[in-house]
Amino acid sequence: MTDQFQHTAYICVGSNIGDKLLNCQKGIAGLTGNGQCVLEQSPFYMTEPVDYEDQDWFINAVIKIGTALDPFQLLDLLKSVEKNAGRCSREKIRFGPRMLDLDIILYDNTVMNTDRLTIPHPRMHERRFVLQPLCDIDFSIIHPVFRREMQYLLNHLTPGEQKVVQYR
Ligand code: A4P
Ligand code: MG
Repeated sequence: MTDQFQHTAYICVGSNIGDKLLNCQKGIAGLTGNGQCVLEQSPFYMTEPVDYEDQDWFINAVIKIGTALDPFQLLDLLKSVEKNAGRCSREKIRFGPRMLDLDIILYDNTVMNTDRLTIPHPRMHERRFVLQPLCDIDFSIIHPVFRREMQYLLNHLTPGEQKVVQYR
């Protein structure tokens, strides 16, 4: 990585409306340039919805980016990419259906909890749709709060719950 991108962040990409794969690909493309580069990308997975179950399955992936943006600037960029990909204010249900969702999973070893931003993502450690693709990129990352490897967190999810199927 060049000095231009001083920070490393992991972003979870998800969609469960319309052309889900295309929405995710647009989201990833939208994160190239503007102060960052995509360093690695997991496979795409079809994933069973969690937290709000009465909705279609998602397509999810995780990407690793190098970025010059601070966490709040990165969040602003994610919001604008979501908006450009067609996410709208009608998507009102918390945890509900969406064209494109971009969440910051990890940002360096940062631990922060503010009204606008919590890092690591507060539910990442209990979600197979995050941990599986994250482990595909690097299973040895240590969760900066729980001090456990991502592979350990993935192995300790309840077997058989939260189905994920590799898509491509
Ligand atoms: N926010 C705080 N921390 C973060 C962070 N680390 N990354 C704030 C991104 N945003 C963060 O998010 C609401 C607000 O959270 C943001 O404005 C930001 O200030 P949102 O994306 O607008 O709304 P949301 O996604 O409905 O809420 P939330 O809490 O982000 O939901 P989640 O946790 O993203 O869950 N099942 C499967 N299989 N796959 C999925 O991708 N996604 C969800 C959404 C539920 N079930 C799913 C999936
Ligand atoms: Mg979100």
